[in-house]
Amino acid sequence: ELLRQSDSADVAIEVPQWPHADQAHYKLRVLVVEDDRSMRVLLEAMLKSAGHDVTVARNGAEAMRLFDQVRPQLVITDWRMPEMGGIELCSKLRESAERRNVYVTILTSQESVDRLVEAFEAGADDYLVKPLTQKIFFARLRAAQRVVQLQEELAFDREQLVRFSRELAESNERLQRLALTDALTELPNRRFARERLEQEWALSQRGERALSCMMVDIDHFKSINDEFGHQTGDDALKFVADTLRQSARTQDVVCRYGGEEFVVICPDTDIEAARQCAERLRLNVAAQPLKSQTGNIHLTVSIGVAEKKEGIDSIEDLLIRADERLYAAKEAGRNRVIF
Ligand code: GH3
Ligand code: MG
Ligand code: MG
Ligand code: MG
Ligand code: MG
Repeated sequence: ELLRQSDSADVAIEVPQWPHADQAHYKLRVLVVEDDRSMRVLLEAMLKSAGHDVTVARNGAEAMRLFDQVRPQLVITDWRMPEMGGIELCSKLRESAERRNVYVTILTSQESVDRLVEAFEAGADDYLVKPLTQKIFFARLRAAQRVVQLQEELAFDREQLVRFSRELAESNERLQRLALTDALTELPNRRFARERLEQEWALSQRGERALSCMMVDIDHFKSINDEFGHQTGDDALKFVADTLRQSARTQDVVCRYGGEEFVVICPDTDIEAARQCAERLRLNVAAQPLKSQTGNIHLTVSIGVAEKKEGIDSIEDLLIRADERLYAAKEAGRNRVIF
């Protein structure tokens, strides 16, 4: 039933679209690397006429220096240049983790099968022969654009995926926290107490460590509701919860187990140490009245303490034993600890 509900739930999830998806031609950042001035000017002019952002370099070394600042999507590089030629430039780009994905077109004036193979082996994406006609250049440019677009789209999608995963993890964590927390007192709730008890039980089995727990119940709580109203009853619950939390040792886990009942899990604690803690909790609750509009309200708690040992073979047994002693504390007149 739940599954069916969430299946049909009309949840609008907005998936961001890559902003350039509809554009047939989108602006590229191009780095032109060419030592010949007239060729450089020609390439720059053709690219600018098609609306692209162009930066020029006179050789491979200069291109490497400019690269991170320009972040080109396309490098059009001459083959032979002083300092660093196109083949070396291309190899260097392919070796770098941050720069390897750039589209590289190698230009040469000497056409041969060996040169073409050498260019592609160095990692070139395309190979253009001079003299360059505008028609061929723009045709090859469109192929480059398509690959660059595809790559950017993938990078964009990956970014979204990472962001969604992070948000999902955060929201899961929030939900998990909510599911294990009592809304009124902000103490861990019954479910948390059970999970924690299971962990502590296992740890205690493995390490032969002691484990104790307390059942704490507010005395005559019904009469506080009856006398002062439910709102003040809630305030009193929060007040007792805060007192217990502040009075317990750091390793002890105070949980709201039921209406006005609390469980305190005491890892690595034998019955005598647990009794002392329980006594401190009891005294601290009794010591401070809740200040309400109608005057001070004196609250007390009764506590049953139990330790995991022979005859107590499960968490259930442990809780039952603590609960029996809590009942005995009530019978014996309340505001006391029985162990
Ligand atoms: P005893 O000393 O025997 O424990 O008496 P008691 O009145 O505390 O015990 P009883 O179990 O009869 O009553 C508990 C009352 O706690 C009943 C219920 O109205 C109240 N209660 C339980 N949960 C809440 C809550 O979340 N808010 C408020 N205001 N009252 C609650
Ligand atoms: Mg040259
Ligand atoms: Mg009761
Ligand atoms: Mg009670
Ligand atoms: Mg009760």
